[in-house]
Amino acid sequence: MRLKGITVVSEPTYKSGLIVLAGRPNVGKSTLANTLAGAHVAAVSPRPQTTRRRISAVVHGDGWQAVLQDVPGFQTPRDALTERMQHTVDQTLADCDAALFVVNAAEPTGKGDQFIAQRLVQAQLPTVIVVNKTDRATPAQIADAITSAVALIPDFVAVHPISAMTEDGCDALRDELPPLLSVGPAYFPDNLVTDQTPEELSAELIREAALQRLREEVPHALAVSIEEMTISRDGVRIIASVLVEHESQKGIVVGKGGQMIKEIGISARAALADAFAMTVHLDLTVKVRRGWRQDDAMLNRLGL
Ligand SMILES: Nc1nc2c(ncn2[C@@H]2O[C@H](COP(=O)(O)OP(=O)(O)OP(=O)(O)O)[C@@H](O)[C@H]2O)c(=O)[nH]1
Ligand SMILES: [Mg+2]
Repeated sequence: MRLKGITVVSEPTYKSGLIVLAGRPNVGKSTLANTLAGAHVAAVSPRPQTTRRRISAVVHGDGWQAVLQDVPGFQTPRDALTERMQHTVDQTLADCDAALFVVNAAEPTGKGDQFIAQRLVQAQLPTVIVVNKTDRATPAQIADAITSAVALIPDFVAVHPISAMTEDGCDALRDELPPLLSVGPAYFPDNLVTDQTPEELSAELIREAALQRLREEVPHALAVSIEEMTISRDGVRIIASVLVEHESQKGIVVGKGGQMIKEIGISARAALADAFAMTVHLDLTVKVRRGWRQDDAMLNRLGL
């Protein structure tokens, strides 16, 4: 089973497939997943290594379904957490039918991109090259990025310069997806755009709100644990812990007079209200969990 907890509906001519979003950290894979799925299902932030888990973002078409697999950026593991993240990437590559190789339009490809491209070629995955962030690049930079990226994937299917943020070029990229699919089941019903549970999605959106406001080592040391979540007619009630590794980090996340955690809460609540289309009551507490990134039991609990 390549996807967890999925109902399979068979139709004779229906097309489907798993497409991995592969690229260095911070190139905009999660932004692209959200844009193509038309929903906010993956956390996006200016900090590298925002994505820690594999997330399905489903693109529904007429008679087809592309299940995008948003994964962490390729990296050299440094601890148990990043080891698990890299394992997730490897596992996903083995599971997928095709790839979108995402690079940054503002710079020629480098060593990291080369390494990823090699893996995609080795895995013999039909690959569409996506040159992202064109809104931040000059035409000459975009041309350089395209030239260096196509040199890495000899049998590339197509190249698409896009901006996942402004959505420029994304319709044409979406049209590239059906030819990457083959006859297969609809893994997800029409109204479902992700495989995440409400708890997982909530943790993702709360962490995103925190990462967008924090810098230096704090984003890497931060995790979100949902302690309690109830969904009723009156709305969604979430009790969550923001975990960090040191007292000093706790001080930063709480902020002067609690200002920072208050801002994180306001922003997270708005994103959650949007995602669930309901009123959200959110209760956030910052806790110190020393060495959680090295703690297998804790990583299991966090679903990492
Ligand atoms: N200007 C511009 N910024 C973008 C675009 N796409 C993504 N970004 C920004 O780039 C940063 C990283 O985006 P993510 O989508 O989190 O990148 P990622 O590749 O998923 O990163 P990791 O999960 O860390 O591997 C965020 O600040 C995004 O807002 C784009 O098309 N244009
Ligand atoms: Mg990401």
